[in-house]
Amino acid sequence: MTITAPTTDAAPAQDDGEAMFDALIEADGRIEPRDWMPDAYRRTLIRQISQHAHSEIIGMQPEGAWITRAPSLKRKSILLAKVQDEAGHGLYLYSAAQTLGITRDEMTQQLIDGKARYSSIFNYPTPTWADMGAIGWLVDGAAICNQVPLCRASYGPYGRAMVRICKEESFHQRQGFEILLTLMRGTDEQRQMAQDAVDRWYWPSLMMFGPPDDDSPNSAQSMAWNIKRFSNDVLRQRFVSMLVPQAAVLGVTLPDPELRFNDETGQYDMGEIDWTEFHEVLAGRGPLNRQRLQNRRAAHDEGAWVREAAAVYAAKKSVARTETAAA
Ligand code: BYC
Repeated sequence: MTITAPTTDAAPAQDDGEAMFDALIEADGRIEPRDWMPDAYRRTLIRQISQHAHSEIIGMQPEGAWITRAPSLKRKSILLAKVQDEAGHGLYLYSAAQTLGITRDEMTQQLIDGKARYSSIFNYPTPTWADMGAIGWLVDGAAICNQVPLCRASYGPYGRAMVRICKEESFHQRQGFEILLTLMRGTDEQRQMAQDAVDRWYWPSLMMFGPPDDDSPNSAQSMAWNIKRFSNDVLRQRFVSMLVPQAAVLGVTLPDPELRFNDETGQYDMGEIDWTEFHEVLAGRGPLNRQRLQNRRAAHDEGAWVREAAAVYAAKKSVARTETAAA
């Protein structure tokens, strides 16, 4: 009996594929790895997902620096678990990007060669324990605002990875808030330390949302493809509206003297973000860009023996399987 492949398994011709892609986007459906997609859609996803993965991996450094210095065993185990979560997020995201035809080795090489972007926020230092609170509250808080809409991204593997990531980020944000709350209920010195950390992380956390809408070259197309669901400025505004009542509970001051609720617009007016600082950090001239990459390169070099051992083990297993099958 001759079995012929069902016609639906045949790769769709570009015209059919394009029509299906357009219809799926129009219907707010999901694109899956084997579906036809425009090259530019594939490229923009690889760009965004790989940058996001690199951010999670580089983002382990500012907090990783405090694991050995956490003030108690409980704080140490919580911080350790959080930093491990970030590593996990990086791995889900590298896996999602791999479904688009790039390898993890290629992405890693781009990062250690200094050719890939990662979030500007991770180039700032963490001089005090209160920075762990400010990162959790502000950085993970900004990440949640930005990433919850990405759970509905049109590319299936990205959206699904984001669901799990967001659940963990929301725990991270609460643990940061709780660190700050504990400090704010402590001594004058502890309150000062918490306020100082908020002062240093507030503006960089607003920069995490990217440049203003009229200076964001990728937003319009990414929104048309249902990758991004909201513009950079809309999400930034939503973040600030979330922070104001939480800052009041904490008793910290957000370091923007122009921040006030505007009854007419129903939104918060804010002071001007220092976009020169943002562009300097993106150009590799932030406070710790060089060290972050140096550390990543060193970790990569130190891990070479693990990769070699895993490759040798996998090759031996494969030979053993072939010999068993041949016997
Ligand atoms: N930093 O046209 P635009 C975490 C780049 S990790 C650096 O608006 P787009 C966590 C942008 O890439 C959270 N670069 O771009 C981990 C573009 O350059 P290219 C990380 C930035 O893509 C550990 C150019 O500027 N989150 O949560 O439409 C511990 C023009 O921008 C930044 C994500 O990665 C920046 N801040 O929008 C704790 C979220 N902003 O590529 C927490 C996923 C912009 O053209 N990514 N650029 O050379 C996104 O949502 C979007 O990619 C962005 C930018 C909103 C970031």
